[in-house]
Amino acid sequence: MSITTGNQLYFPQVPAIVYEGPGSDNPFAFRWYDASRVVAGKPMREHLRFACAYWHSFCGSGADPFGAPTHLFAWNNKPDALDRARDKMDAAFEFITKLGLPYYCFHDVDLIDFTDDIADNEKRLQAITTYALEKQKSSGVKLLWGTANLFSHIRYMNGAATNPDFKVVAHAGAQVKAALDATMALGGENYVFWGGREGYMSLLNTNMKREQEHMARFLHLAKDYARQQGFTGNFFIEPKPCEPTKHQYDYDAATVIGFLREYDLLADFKLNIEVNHATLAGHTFQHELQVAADQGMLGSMDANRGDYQNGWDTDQFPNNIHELTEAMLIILEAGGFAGGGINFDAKIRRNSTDPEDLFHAHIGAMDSFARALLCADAILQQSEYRSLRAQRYASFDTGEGQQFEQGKLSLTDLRRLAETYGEPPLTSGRQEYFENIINRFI
Ligand code: XUL
Ligand code: CO
Repeated sequence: MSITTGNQLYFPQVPAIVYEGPGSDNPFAFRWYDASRVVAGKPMREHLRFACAYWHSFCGSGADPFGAPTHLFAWNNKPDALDRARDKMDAAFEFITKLGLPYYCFHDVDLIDFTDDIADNEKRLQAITTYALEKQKSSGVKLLWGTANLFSHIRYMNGAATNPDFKVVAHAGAQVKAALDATMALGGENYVFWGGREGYMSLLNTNMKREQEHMARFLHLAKDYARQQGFTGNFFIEPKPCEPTKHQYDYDAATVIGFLREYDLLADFKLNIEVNHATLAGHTFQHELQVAADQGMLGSMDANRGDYQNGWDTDQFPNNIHELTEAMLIILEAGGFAGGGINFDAKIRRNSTDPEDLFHAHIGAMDSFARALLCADAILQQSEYRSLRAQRYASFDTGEGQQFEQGKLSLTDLRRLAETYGEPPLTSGRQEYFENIINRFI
């Protein structure tokens, strides 16, 4: 991958990041992420398929509800929107290529500032898309997914596809059409829907059934349009239970899968599971991955982490090897992502104000995933993890247990068998032993 930039370098002090191994003390090197190292039959880069999230890394200002922006970066200085967008893209591609990230992801409004004029927005998006295509071609970086931001503009305060006002739904449609066009023009491999305000603040003023039917209709229209244009990629839904609304319809993986099944969308859609969204839903990240994997719906991942003491979506960079190892076990056993990858939907802290901080954040996160991949592979290859779990269910592999699974027994049969078995012996779940297996390989 060659490093491509415009004339100006935005991170001149940072070299290209290369693998130096666990012994290195170079802060601008990988200790674990060795892109071409083969693990479980394929190179790390193909397992992990890392992506840079344009919004956090290049649009995030560090502002919070209590204070003004702190991330005052040089790519935001020019008065003209297209000039600014090109500078931002130069900075982004310098960053992405220096890290060796194979992919990036964006919302429409991350690429270039929008106005309230639909035709002008389409023109703006086309102009920056042309520039992005050049950058992609010269660098080899690809688009993992595109999406439309249907939650920031004031018109979406009551939702986008689920807005009670059809005029707003139409605007959402215009925006998704343009975002799909941009994604397809850039060879985007997937397209994401995160239902930012698709939910309610109060049930008192909400016709939930009607709103959900509108959402399903909207997803069908978007999918049909893209398919007619020849898009063969996946559509992903990204579950999140709340924030910004009190309740979001795409609450968690199980809820979304039920919704997709009810509205006949299962064939085209898969899930994009985000760590901090899982924890907001009261689940572990692993739970959400497993629910998706069990249904063949594990499309992609938005990687970050929450804060154990705070309830909100802090979107910190991932660094917990134990949790990531458990996640990688599920991903490896599922055979990897269906079309997606690992998108760093995470932001550096408000008071991380050095340009280098963005590199440290990504280097640490990429190394954490690489290490977790190695641990998970070793656990699957070398430990009794899989066989111990399988043994817990051995009573269903033969005899009456097997007949039960095959639907050959009635409730009366169960009663008869229970009497012949007598009281079953207690069988330990051995949870602590399982937990020790994980730590043994870290
Ligand atoms: C918000 C979130 C979004 C989606 C894309 O919590 O995760 O950035 O990933 O709209
Ligand atoms: Co996300």
